[in-house]
Amino acid sequence: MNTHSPAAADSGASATDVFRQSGRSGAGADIPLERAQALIGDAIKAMNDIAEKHSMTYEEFNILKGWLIQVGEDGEWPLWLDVFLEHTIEDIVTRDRKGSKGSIFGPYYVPGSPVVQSPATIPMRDDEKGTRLKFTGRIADVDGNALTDATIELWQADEEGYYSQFAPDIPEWNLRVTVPVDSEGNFEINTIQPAPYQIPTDGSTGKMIAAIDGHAWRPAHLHILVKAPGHQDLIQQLYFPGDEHNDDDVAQAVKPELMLDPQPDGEGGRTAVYNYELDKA
Ligand code: MBD
Ligand code: FE
Repeated sequence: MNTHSPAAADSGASATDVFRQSGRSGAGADIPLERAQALIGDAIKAMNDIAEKHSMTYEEFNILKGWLIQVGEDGEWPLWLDVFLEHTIEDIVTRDRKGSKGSIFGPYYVPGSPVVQSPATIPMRDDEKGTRLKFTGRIADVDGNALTDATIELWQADEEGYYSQFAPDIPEWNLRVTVPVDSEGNFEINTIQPAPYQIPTDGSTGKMIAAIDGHAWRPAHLHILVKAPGHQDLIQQLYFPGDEHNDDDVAQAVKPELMLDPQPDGEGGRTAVYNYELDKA
């Protein structure tokens, strides 16, 4: 096995562990009866309607069963659900926000990244490949008042499209950082331009995408989590104009408000600005 290729089973197992430890799971038993009947009941009905509509055969039923068993064995449920369903949930829960737009969390967040004061350089290898990117901005409330207790977390793929802790041979906190804003609500994070990300093609999620002749690519993106006391957490991703997958993201998580437009800094790197406004909690 090529140890530099994040096999589905490796990245999936890590994503499943991280999700279990996040405290976000385990709520299933607490869905109130009426909501459970609506959501689970309709999901079961939708599956049966699809089978009926397309006269699904036993052969197809068994292939589906095999795929879904494999999604679980490879630990790919976090990936599968975040790619195919999370964008709709995110749209629903952020509908009434006045402040900055968010996007999906995805399976590769890890809490507790190193805290570095602004102007910060993200933890990276001495020979980290990629165009340097200076990312700056300000964090405010929806009335423009600086939120001086805010922190911004950033996590991203490297130049080859791999995330630390989900691919082998990358330092634990590589390209993951937590930055408190300064006394005026400003931050500066020095990082590298991320690469487009291809979800593992050797796992069951990849097989299902291949079966519909789809592609497994997400456009290059930065993942962001902004927190400030008394305000709603902002889970976000930022994208780059001109990426060939901005219009056909497999995870359908791109929005026009989420474009960063880095400019050359005259020294071979690039600079980009994004200012945040957070809604009250
Ligand atoms: C990613 O990097 C990602 O951001 C999402 C949402 C799904 C799979 C991989
Ligand atoms: Fe990602």
